[in-house]
Amino acid sequence: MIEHPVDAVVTLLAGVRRVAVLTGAGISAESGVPTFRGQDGLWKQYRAESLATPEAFERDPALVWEWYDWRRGLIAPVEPNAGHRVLAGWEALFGDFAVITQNVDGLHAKAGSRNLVELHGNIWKLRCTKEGTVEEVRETPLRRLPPVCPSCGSLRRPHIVWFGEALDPDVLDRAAAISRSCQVMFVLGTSGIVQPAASLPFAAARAGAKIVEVNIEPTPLTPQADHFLPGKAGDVLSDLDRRLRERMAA
Ligand code: BV8
Repeated sequence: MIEHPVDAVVTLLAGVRRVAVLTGAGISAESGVPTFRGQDGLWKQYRAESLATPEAFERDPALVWEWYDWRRGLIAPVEPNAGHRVLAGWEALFGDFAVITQNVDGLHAKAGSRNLVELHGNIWKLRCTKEGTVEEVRETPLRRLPPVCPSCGSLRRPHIVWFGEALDPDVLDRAAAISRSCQVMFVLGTSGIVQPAASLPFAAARAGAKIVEVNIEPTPLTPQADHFLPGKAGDVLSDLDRRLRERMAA
């Protein structure tokens, strides 16, 4: 009898303890947060390619801040969805479980994930351009645009990695170490275009991990994946979680 594709992943998971997950905008789509490159993609409608860059901020900090304030307004009312919640629950299920996310929306943390690496920063944090101090955003929309540092008066910027900017080396090292040591890596809701995040699953596979991709459509990673589960992340993860817990209880 041919095993159901999801049951094949359950069988894989039943025998491992180190599991990692790389997520992209697709896991927040079911919460109502627009993805970047889909048909209603954020990048298409709001000149994002020209706004999420240090040059844009240098040229017009107020415009860039308005765009991030607008995005925070979109994200503020949304809740984590079933996909985020399943991943938060897997921290107790596996001996060594970590989420590496490209998303800046903060929804994994809001769902309860603690062992979490935010590769590209967090839209709910701002950073002094002079002192580098990072603070949580207290209100949306911000009263003053662009915000200035209360201690030195310098401009504050979103604590987010823009295109053309290097990721925080400690953050990237942690994500790479997790990728190299996991036995299974899930890749959920990402188009696999943005580097260096998109290289992490390949690093995991080279180190011997099995790759399980969940997406509503194939991506450049799909040919390399050991398992491809088509569908919405929330639906697929909920089904997988149910079958896994049944298998563990049996
Ligand atoms: C850097 C914050 C170097 C901003 C973001 C090779 C090596 C190194 C760099 C490069 C390289 N090639 C190109 C580069 C440059 C660039 C890059 O990757 N460009 C791409 C566009 C080709 N990379 C960089 O600039 C990085 N910096 O490498 O610097 C350096 C080194 C030293 C010194 C100086 C410089 C920085 C990249 C970080 C950019 N910042 N975000 C902000 O948000 O405002 S990236 C941005 O894209 C988001 O974080 C987003 O998460 C990320 C990736 O997109 P996805 O998450 O995949 O979203 P997308 O919409 O594309 O796809 C959604 C997927 O979900 C789809 O597949 C869809 O089918 C699926 N889906 C939809 N609904 C569902 C679903 N799946 C499941 N369920 C659903 N319901």
